[in-house]
Amino acid sequence: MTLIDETPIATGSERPDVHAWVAQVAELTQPARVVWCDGSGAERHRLIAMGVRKGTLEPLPEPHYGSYLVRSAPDDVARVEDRTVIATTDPDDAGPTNNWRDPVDLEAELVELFEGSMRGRTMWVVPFSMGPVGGPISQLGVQVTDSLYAVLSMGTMTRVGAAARELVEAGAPWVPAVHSVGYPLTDEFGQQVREDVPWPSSDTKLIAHFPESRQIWSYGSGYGGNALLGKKCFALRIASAMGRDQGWLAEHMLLVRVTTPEGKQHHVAGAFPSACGKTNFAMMTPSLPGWKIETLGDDIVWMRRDSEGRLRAINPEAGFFGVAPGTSEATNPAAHQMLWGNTIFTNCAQTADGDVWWEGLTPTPPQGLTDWRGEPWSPESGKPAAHPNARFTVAAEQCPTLADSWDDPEGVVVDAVLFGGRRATTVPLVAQARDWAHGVFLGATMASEKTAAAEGTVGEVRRDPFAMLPFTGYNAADHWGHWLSQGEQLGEHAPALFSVNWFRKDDDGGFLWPGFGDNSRVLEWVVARLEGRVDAVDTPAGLVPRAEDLTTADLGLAEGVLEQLLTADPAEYAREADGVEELFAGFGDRLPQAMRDQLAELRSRTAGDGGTA
Ligand code: GTP
Ligand code: SPV
Ligand code: MN
Repeated sequence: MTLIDETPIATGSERPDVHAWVAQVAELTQPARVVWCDGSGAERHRLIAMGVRKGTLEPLPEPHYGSYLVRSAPDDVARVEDRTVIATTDPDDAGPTNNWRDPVDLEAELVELFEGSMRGRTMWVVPFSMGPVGGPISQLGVQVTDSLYAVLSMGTMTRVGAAARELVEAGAPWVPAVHSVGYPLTDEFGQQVREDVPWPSSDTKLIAHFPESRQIWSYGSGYGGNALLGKKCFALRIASAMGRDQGWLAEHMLLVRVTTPEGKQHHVAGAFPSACGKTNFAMMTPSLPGWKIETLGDDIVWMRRDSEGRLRAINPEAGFFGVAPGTSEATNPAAHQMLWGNTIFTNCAQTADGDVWWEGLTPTPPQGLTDWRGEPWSPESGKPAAHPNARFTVAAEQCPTLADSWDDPEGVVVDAVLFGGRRATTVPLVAQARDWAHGVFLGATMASEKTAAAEGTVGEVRRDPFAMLPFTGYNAADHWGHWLSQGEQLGEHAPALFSVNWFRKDDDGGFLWPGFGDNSRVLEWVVARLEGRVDAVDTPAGLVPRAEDLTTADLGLAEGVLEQLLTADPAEYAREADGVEELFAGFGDRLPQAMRDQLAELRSRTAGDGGTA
């Protein structure tokens, strides 16, 4: 199916003039008006006033200056992974872990969905940059959307405005991203058919990606990664495919600068699945005296080799879309401070005096709470007051631990990468990869218990390669191959690779490791390895610390807990190897030989004892 000027708008690879494209999308979606966004403070004030008038935004009382609570529709609370699709000409280019669609069929389906989908609504045009505008690792995009919440959020999460628009108008490459909540207000004759609601959305949802023509079409949801198209859709799914073609990496990672008590600095990236601790790690207040952590990014990292052959990373985002539940003065003082004002809170509970609350904010809930759906709540309600995927949206600039170089367009040199899932058993607190290929294997085979960040069964363990299962815009086995080849090109400049697990549990279901600021104790060991100061124990999981090399004396861990945290049990790893074999089987001959060799190596190690490296 084709549109007005006979150019297929989703599958065509020619990047059209931005004004022609906006006209084409408007022709299809038929909004009442088209408004170009300039990213200014005045525009933000106007949007907020409009949101308050419509009941989308509820102003919070002091002390939350300029902050608002938003309640989504009850069925629009997280990413919809089974409605998220990747269209490639050859199904093998999407691979077995993605929902593949034929590009031509998908375009036809989208044209049907989007036809008239913005009737009676405003279509905002949001030109944005991922990364500092014009930077060597940065990329441009234009999102059109009929969601006020999406416009406001894009203004915080990306660099919106005239600078990005000028580059796009001047012909720089850019990614078109179309978003509609699927809630038209008028019919084709302009007759009003319904009133607008505070959170417009549709029962039909479809989050569609065309990695070959670098386009995004998202329908029916206003929430998070479904709707802020610069984030998961562009900066991970489309960007990962760009990176494969152009020799760089787009990854679901946090990025920090670690300064040791001796004043040495290292940059560490970490791939943890959704709701597995990236934001908390990125803003950590170390419990070890003399250590400093500065925040560069909490969710996405783009990495590229520089002219000296080192791996440089930027955070392409400009804000944080963080999980609210569990965030408190005690667990994450930096995040807690950062939320002083200018924050949009989504699906949090509300106190009797109108402020926000979520599980974990205070040890016990205050009296008279209203839950995230707007219903009265008491502890007897038997369900959480805040939605488990309740979020805050706030500008990076408000983070008290933000590193001065966070928006350096050249990025920072990465010294170490951590891969960490949520595993109650099996995986030790930390293990260093024996070499690059083993590190890629650790990343490829990581698994995690499912969280509330996506629809589905919370708690179920699933393989989540590189924490990218729902975010790799191409065949995951090719992603591992891409990492292997990056490692070859980086050679001696390659960062050291580690696996971590903060979530191991005891028999009563309690966490064995205190986590949060105490994760600095793991960083201390990581840095000691980078600086070549400690030996490690060779196990099926990789190179694990000797108990005496972790600073834990003042933690008051019960007898045997540290040993349990550092155990990589061969029998458990034999079962792990079975899970990996099952994962690998799905990829057929796309699986890199090095990954087969690593699995064989794991098999041989689960039969014997460890040694010392
Ligand atoms: P996304 O934004 O979905 O990508 O999540 P994230 O990876 O940034 O996770 P976040 O830091 O927001 O943490 C998610 C949940 O895990 C929160 O409820 C935290 O309180 C909890 N959490 C984070 N770090 C730790 C830790 O070290 N130990 C334990 N036990 N829980 C943690
Ligand atoms: C995640 O799920 O990893 C998030 C939230 O960061 S969302 O933006 O909705 O994808
Ligand atoms: Mn995330």
